[in-house]
Amino acid sequence: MRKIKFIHTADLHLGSRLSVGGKYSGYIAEILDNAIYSAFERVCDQAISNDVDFILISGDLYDQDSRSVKANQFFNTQCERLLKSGISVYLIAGNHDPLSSYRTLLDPPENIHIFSQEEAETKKVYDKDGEMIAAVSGFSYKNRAESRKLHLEYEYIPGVWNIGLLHTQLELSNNNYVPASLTELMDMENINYWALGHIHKYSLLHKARNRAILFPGTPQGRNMNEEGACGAVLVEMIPESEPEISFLKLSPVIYHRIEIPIDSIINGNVSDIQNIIINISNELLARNFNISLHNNYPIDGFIVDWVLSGRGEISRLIKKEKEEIVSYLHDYLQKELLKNKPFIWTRKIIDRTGFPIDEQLIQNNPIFNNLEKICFLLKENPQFRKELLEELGLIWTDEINHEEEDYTRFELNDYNLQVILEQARQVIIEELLSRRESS
Ligand SMILES: [Mn+2]
Repeated sequence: MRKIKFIHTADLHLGSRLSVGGKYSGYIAEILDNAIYSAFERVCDQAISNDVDFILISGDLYDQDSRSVKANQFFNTQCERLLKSGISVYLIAGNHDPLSSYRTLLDPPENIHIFSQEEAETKKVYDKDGEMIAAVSGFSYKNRAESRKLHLEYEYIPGVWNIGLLHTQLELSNNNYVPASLTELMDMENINYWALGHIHKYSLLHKARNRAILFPGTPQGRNMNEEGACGAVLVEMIPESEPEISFLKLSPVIYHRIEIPIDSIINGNVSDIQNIIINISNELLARNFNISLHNNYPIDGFIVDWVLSGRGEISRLIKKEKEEIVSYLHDYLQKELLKNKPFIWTRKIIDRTGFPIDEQLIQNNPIFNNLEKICFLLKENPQFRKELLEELGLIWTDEINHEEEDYTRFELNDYNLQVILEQARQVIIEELLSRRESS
């Protein structure tokens, strides 16, 4: 077995668009419309400059509803570049580009290897000298949902690295996205590297001698749930050692949720909020949002949700004239912050401010104390938390979540849970206090 080097990516969703919550034009449009493509181009650049043996794509290369000639042609062009450098591409179809609806608009170059939708397949990988270096196994989604556990049938070829491609939610009970679990994958000891896809966030799940299991995430985030710099992984499998895994940050556009504390504003007005946001964004730009991309790739832009938070009298003003204030601030920030390089696109301004509260009053009041205790337990006690999550489950976005209008629903992650609890606490306290005052 010799050392091998490859790039693992997934969930490119070529042909889809970034969620930006507004109309754009000019050079901003060029960047936003091309970000998903640029990210994949960078993946290929990295494959070539690192002289990898091959590239793995673990599903959702295309976005079903928007698969287009442009996306297809772009992918082929990139693969032709890889072909010239002798790099092959191993690819499975996921829930967004299942094979049953796969229309090959254009013939793929010869270095693209797509796995079957009918059964688990194992493909032998040879290097430039004709030596067999790896066996890559995989299967493609037939339809949008895939309940078959064909990965259990992946073949093992001794003497080479064995790699398994799998597009999965990694939940045993999830019959839509290949029921599987980490333990199950770990127990299949013949598979050295599990190249997972479907979860859009980079996550290294297991690393040991001759083994690794990971999600590389999407190379370009498309909404606020995919915050921060995204990319792909460069992997080196070294005999009898732990694999070397580098996460390459590549995304030209980065989503960011930024809190704007209003607590310091005393007797102030909207101009004070404006100033705080401008100051914070200047600081952030000076530090390039604390993110540096791999190989000094440029960050072209940030898509930002500004979250007004904290307590103060100004909260009353915001709540009274909310729509107008938000719309005024939005226009102002678009005018001021789009001139920067990288630009800052204001996607949303979210009000989570509260009225000032006499903390003493809360501390001495049994009802408030109870409320604090419940919030604390929900946040910190895993059992409580699990029960709450089960109770809430999946929530329809139109009813509750105002943040991701473009999603049909969202799942409760840590961040959302935190926000809901804080908001609930706020509402209850304000309600109780106002009744107290009026009675
Ligand atoms: Mn998927």
